[in-house]
Amino acid sequence: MSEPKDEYTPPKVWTWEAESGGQFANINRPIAGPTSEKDLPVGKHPFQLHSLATPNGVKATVMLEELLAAGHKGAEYDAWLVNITEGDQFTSGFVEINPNSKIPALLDTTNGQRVFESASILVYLAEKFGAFLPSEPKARTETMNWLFWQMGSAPYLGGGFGHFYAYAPYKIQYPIDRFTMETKRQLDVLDRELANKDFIAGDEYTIADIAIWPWYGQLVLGRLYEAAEFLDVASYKNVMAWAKKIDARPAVLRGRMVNRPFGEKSLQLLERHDASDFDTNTQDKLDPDPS
Ligand SMILES: N[C@@H](CCC(=O)N[C@@H](CS)C(=O)NCC(=O)O)C(=O)O
Repeated sequence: MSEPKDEYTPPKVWTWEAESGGQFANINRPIAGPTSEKDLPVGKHPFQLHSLATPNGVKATVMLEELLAAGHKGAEYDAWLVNITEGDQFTSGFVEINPNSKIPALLDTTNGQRVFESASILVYLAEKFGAFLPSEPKARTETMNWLFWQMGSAPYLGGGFGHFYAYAPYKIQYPIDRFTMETKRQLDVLDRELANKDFIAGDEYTIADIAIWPWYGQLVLGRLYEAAEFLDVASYKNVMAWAKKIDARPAVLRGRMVNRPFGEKSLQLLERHDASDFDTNTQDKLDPDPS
């Protein structure tokens, strides 16, 4: 860990002179666009997902696995691993399906539609299959309320709290206090809402739960930033009960495993091309060496 710098006086015009430090510094750039020419692979299924099992990536794989579990055979997909620390998101092929160079990105080969932004992927699939998004206007709007809440809120948790608490090159109290306050406020929002509801938008499990769980559910389950004790997550009892309920869904476990090159080997399915891959192609089976 490097030493904190003295107070910073910004120059008149910021220039990109050096890596800013911290985890992921090597992939941060102030410009968009591809850095290399490379086409994306294409598999046999209608959907081609290019992703990684971060919370944003897990939203897409949980949705696809939930659709398949609900009997929507048309949701079959190939999931290709995008190694963001190696810069795979900056290849020409990836930029073609997501000009923003971030996972998850989806290609619907039945009509050539590209879909990027995790919430857009959830809405696209929900509408295509008529699932996990109520059609009754009030319930649909409430689902959208919480879906958009997630998209607006999670950057404070990930880019704010997670970055300064876990990834920054040194700890600075000001941003940690600021984003801890906001993260705890958000957990309290969820906790109050979940006091009298089974799921965040009402009685039904929806794309709002599928969007919120990978971030806030996994946070209270102690899987993000090693911050469970620091944030006193056990005090958000309703969030905890909701998180455990969703965690117990088999499709959620499968969704967590896809495109996951880290953690326990039995939970790592680097690429998914067939439902049977969960039984045969996890890393504990492909690479049993414990080292
Ligand atoms: N708002 C986007 C955020 C996606 C995002 O931030 N993806 C991260 C991983 S969680 C990423 O691909 N980072 C690579 C990079 O920043 O170069 C979404 O919800 O899809």
